[in-house]
Amino acid sequence: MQRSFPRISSTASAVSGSVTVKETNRIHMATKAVRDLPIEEFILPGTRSCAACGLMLTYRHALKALEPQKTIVAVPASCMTVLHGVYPITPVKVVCINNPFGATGASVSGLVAGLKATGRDDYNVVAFAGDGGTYDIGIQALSGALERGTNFLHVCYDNEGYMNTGTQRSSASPLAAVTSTTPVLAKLQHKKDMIAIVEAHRIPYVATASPAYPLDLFDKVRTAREIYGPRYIEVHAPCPPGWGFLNKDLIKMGKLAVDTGVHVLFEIRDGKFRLTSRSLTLAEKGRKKTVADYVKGQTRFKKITPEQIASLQEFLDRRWTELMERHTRDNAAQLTQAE
Ligand SMILES: Cc1ncc(C[n+]2csc(CCOP(=O)(O)OP(=O)(O)O)c2C)c(N)n1
Ligand code: SF4
Repeated sequence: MQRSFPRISSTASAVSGSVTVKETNRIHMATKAVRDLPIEEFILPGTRSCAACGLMLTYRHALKALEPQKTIVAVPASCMTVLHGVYPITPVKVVCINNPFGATGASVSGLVAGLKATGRDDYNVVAFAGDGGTYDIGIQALSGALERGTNFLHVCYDNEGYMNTGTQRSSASPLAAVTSTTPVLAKLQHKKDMIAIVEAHRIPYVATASPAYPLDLFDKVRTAREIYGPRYIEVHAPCPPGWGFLNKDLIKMGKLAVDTGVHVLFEIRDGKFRLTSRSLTLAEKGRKKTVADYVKGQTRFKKITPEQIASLQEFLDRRWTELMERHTRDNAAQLTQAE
């Protein structure tokens, strides 16, 4: 059956764990305004997620970019399972397979193979997992699928904890976050660098996004959809009850994360890095907000010490500098050509 939105004609080959992609045409053009997003909604009223859930807003825009009639979503145990509801009742207009917590990478591998064997490889296979299902328990199966060159998109919605089961610590939780498993001293380690781990698999597309910047998020999912091979998008998904802020501040918290460099918006295509959206603007105009501005609005940081604020700031500044340098280096040739 013909896809209504053809993907980039690509060839993928797994050679020593790397995937090469040859693009011929169809680069997705940037969406200019919210009114340009598809009107059709794929999540109907009546989900069981909390009000003002960053994950739900992420999913809403991602589904608009995915052409859900030709998409199968694989979901491990998480808030996403709760959002999808209990069979046979669901508010989401997409085919979904619920898999065990650690098995998402294996689940998508089987789906992709099964679709190919039955002549239906025009479907998008998309994993949608939390940080627990990606950074921690899901990492082994995810790594296997990335290494095999499986043709799927993995979206990690990072709410920085195991929220579905009561806000336990994950390796994505930030330094000094109070969680139900770090109630006394708060978290003593910085967040794991999952992007670096994923990038080490040399996959064709890696990106970050935020529901506070829906056009950037939409464009990245669209771009990923058009590429053959393993693709990974990490979305920073604010969670009001888990982080301790008011529902009305969901977008404000998402934007603060970007403005402070807690979450940097970028994409890496075939190894070439570029800052996008608000992060690109900050790189050009200067980043003015500090991590202190970010942590003061969230009760999970109620025990943070001045030393930890300084450590977080240093951690973020070092990463920001590295990413700015990489952006400048990777885009220098293009700038020179344009001059
Ligand atoms: C093997 C296994 N261990 C523990 C659980 C219980 N459990 C279900 S969801 C979940 C937390 C999921 O966290 P995350 O992946 O970050 O998604 P979120 O809940 O934040 O959406 C846990 C611990 C389980 N279902 N299976
Ligand atoms: S706990 Fe957080 S991530 Fe889970 S449904 Fe509620 S707001 Fe969303």
